[in-house]
Amino acid sequence: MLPPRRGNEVTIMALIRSELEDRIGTITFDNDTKRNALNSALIGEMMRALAAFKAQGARCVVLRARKGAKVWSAGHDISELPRSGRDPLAYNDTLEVAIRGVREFPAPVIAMIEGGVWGGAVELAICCDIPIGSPTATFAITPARIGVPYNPAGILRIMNEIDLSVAKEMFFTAKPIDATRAMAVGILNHLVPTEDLETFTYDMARTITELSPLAIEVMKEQVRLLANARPLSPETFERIQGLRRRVYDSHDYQEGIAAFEEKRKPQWTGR
Ligand code: YXS
Repeated sequence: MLPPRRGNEVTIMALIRSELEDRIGTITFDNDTKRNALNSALIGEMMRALAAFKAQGARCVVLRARKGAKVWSAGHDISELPRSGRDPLAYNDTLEVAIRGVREFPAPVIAMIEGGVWGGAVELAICCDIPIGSPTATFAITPARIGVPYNPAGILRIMNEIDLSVAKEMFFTAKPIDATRAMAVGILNHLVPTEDLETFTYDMARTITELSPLAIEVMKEQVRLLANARPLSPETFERIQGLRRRVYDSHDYQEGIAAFEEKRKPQWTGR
């Protein structure tokens, strides 16, 4: 089956395109100039689209970039990272808002992935309920590239989704892994030839829309609540926050951002 016809509910925003057809919502990142970096403007549009889909009773959402994209998303917008003295991935950070938006949406969200997925966009993609990729999909977890202290919720979510030793390798090397390896380690549910990606994705979306929306909504929320159910003492949480503060208050944190913006290699000092 083909992807939904151009629906009568197409909304073109500045940085995304949203469309609802056959009870399937589609959000297309459309800011290739900045490689679909997850900035506050793009996430704001994405959250508005999700709210509209929820009000209109969408039974499945597809999150994608434009067909043939070389970069699905370059991750958090580095220019929006706080310079120093503030937690760069706090609860209300735009990346966190986007991830909660996907995890709390009352219907399955399928990530349809072509191209590179970088930094926090990897967490966004694997927090979608069903990640489906083409052979062009790659995944790189890059806090170490920028000098960012990834947040405990994000680390726990990634630990829940992929093998711990693989997660550590991705955090410690910041190197992209290809679609085949992403399939092997559990980042992707399906690896589909590029020419079949849309049809495969929307076939699955249609299957979901024909099942009980209430049963699916409640199962999705149960999985989210149970996956989060890991006791963490307040002392452990505070120790983690103290460790992270050491990083985002450091010279290296500022150096990582400056180096990216000046298009040069960072000079790490370990302080
Ligand atoms: O120089 P102009 O103005 O044309 O802008 C360039 C890039 O600066 C911009 N851009 C970004 N701007 C803000 N935040 C970003 N993450 C970002 N990525 C790219 O987009 C314009 C085109 O980029 P360019 O010329 O590099 O494109 P390319 O096709 O040669 O390379 C595409 C990428 C994605 C390989 C390259 O742009 C890249 O390496 N981007 C950074 C990927 C990354 O490290 N993302 C992590 C962001 S930080 C994050 O997600 C978390 C906080 S964490 O670090 O904890 O994971």
